[in-house]
Amino acid sequence: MPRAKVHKFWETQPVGQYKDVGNTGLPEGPIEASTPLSEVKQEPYNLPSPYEWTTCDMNSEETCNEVYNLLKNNYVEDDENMFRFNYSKEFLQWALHPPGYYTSWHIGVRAKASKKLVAFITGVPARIKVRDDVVKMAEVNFLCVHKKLRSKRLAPVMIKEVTRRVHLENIWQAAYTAGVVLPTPITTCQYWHRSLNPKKLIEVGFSRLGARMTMSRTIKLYKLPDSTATPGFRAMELRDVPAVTRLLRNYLARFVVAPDFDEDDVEHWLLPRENVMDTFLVESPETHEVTDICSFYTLPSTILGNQNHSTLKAAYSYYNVSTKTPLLQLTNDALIIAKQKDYDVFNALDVMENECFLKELKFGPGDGQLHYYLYNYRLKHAIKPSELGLVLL
Ligand code: NHW
Repeated sequence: MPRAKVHKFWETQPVGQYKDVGNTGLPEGPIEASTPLSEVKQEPYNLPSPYEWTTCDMNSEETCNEVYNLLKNNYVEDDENMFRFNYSKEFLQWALHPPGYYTSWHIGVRAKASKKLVAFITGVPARIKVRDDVVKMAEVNFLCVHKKLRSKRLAPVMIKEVTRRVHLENIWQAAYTAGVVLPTPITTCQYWHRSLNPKKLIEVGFSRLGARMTMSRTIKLYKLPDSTATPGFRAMELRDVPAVTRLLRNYLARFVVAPDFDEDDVEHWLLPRENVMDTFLVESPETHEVTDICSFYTLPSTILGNQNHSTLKAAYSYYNVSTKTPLLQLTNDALIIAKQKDYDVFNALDVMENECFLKELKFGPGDGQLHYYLYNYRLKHAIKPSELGLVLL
């Protein structure tokens, strides 16, 4: 085990601490009790004096553009700084406007003098099932500090401010993921990548030609059929929301940590949106019953410093449910669709039952891990990725 780092900020927060790992005497559930709302700090935290808080209304075209550009230029990069996430504006608007969202949780920081947006953090409300309890939480995402303002301890102030605004809505728990290790993950997942356009992936340095492989053999290896195999495979529509909700709720019940989706959530999170979310299902040609679902979201990355290619078009596996069609076949059909839609790569985490198709469908393990965290909620033990039924964007 690598020696745990010192975490000046995280050591002060109600999260699982390193010193408590393995101490099964501590109870599961909230680490700190909620306090009366009147005791929640009413004023925002202090920022260093050149900066000020701003609430970002993502329905405003202008604000959405500012957020989009901040993230496009300053958000998550891979370890070698070859790629940077490029969430689209449509994606950001969708991700931040689920049922019951709070505009006050979409928090920006501006330079007072120029009014330039220099940092961002968001929360959206969610009900998360942890074992047999359903807990109201915030899903926290899009934490970003402009590259020129890094390592000035702005992030802890932003995290405290989003926490305060979540508390003001009488919500006391949160879920989040990060590529960095913090105290302490509930589980650590790995991304797997399935090449759809191997030639481009190799040209931009995303993947490498395997030992004793030529380009043409590689292209052949990843070739997919022209059309999907499953009879009754089609895009989800509004009328499918009740059936998809039933299937998904029933399936997610088996995981230790998973969202508690109702029909409004399913309509928001799963209904197809062009270049944002794709959901397919299998409708039995005989009974017209919906028996299986598979879905993926669209998150391109900017390719940094390549003469010939500027973006990598990536699909990310979201929620899948198989009751009749084997998950392997369902996912292979998703790969075929993604290829038809010109994605370069299809990514999946080793969560839920994804292990069963990763190797067989020629996904390769990525470097870099994704750690999942809960704020103010203790699990006695870390869980396995296969016990996790939650995908954050
Ligand atoms: S993870 C993506 C995070 N964003 C990026 O990686 C973008 C590129 N990087 C940056 O913009 C998905 C900066 O490097 C950031 C840190 C802003 C990441 N999560 O300001 P300082 C999410 O958005 C800690 C949590 O000097 P910086 C999830 C770090 O450990 N903490 O650093 C977000 C240290 O604390 P420590 C992180 O590089 C979840 C402190 O920040 C972190 O200029 C947020 C250093 O601050 C991360 N990804 O800015 C938590 N990265 O204790 C939500 C660094 O170790 C919690 N740190 O000294 C729940 C809140 C709601 C509760 C409701 C009840």
